[in-house]
Amino acid sequence: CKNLANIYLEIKNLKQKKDSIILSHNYLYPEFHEISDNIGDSLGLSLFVREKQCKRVDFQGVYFMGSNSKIIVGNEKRLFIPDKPEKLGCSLVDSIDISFIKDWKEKHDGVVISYINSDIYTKSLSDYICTSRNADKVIINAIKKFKEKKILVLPDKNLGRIMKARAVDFLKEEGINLNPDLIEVYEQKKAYCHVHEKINLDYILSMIDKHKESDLLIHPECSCSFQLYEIAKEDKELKKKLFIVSTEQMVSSAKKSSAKSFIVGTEKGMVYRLRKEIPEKEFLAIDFAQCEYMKENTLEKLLNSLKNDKYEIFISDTEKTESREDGIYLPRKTAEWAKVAIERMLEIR
Ligand code: CIZ
Ligand code: SF4
Repeated sequence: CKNLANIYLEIKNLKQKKDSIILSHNYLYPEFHEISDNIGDSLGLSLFVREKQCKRVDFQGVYFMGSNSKIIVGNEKRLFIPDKPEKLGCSLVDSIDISFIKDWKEKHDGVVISYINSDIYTKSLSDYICTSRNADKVIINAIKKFKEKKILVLPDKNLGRIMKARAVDFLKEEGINLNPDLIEVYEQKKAYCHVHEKINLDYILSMIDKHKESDLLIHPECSCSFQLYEIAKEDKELKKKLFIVSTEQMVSSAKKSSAKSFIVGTEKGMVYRLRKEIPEKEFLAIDFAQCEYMKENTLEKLLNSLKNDKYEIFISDTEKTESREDGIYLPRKTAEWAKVAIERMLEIR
């Protein structure tokens, strides 16, 4: 449509004029796939933003991802998100009880691994950040480095449970008998993503039954991921078709598998990326799996952001995070501590 074509053109012109790169998360609407310099998961976007030369970054996704990228680039690059932080929320970030986490860490003198879906205060008191793509590597690294220390995993209980089970199994294969009590998972109320929590075992088993030829790509944030992992230990048929993976790994898993069709157990925006990269295969979206925060991102908002320089994230000398008319101010000391944990993750390959 003409209007959309005009918006594209205006974005392209402004992007060039302002020397901006546009980064978009895998869950966004398909039009972002056309206009972005990079589309990916939070790990991929973090690595991209660290390397790429530019004056400005326009981050399309949710707020915690934008602030994560700002912490990585510091004041060397300006970074903008397209709307106010409260519009670009995340239920996992909302589930965080910071005083509980402080007490928990102190009580155990524990090593804290925080999922990237967390606020900067949580990141600042973490030893490591992880994403769903590198969670297994990060936890194994932490266990080997800190030996007898307790490992505390937060805030997603579904991801946490599967990280714990996989770490125990992985180390067993290496001949190491890890005491499972050394890993504790944050099991507070609502410690889950409200979109992935709805993707439960009954629903997935009925999908598997309906689509017998399809493989299953399932995100570890789903409430059924740990149960599927355990069931598949006994069920060879399920094991063959099951991939409990991050969004980026969904792309590589679907490329590698000989199956022609896949159930996609994550936010439904992911199917655009899969269909675009692997057009010869079929991808079945879960219709109710939609994140309203991710869907706040629109091309109109991106254009507005590029035109009016809104909403910028700054690192400043404020005491606490402040939302002001011209943008969001992150406290420098907190950002510096958070950066240590983020960089530690980025160094683990
Ligand atoms: O790491 C990300 O980008 C998220 C939130 C999901 C995933 O698995 O890629
Ligand atoms: Fe957060 Fe879930 Fe939305 Fe991802 S899909 S941004 S985890 S609420």
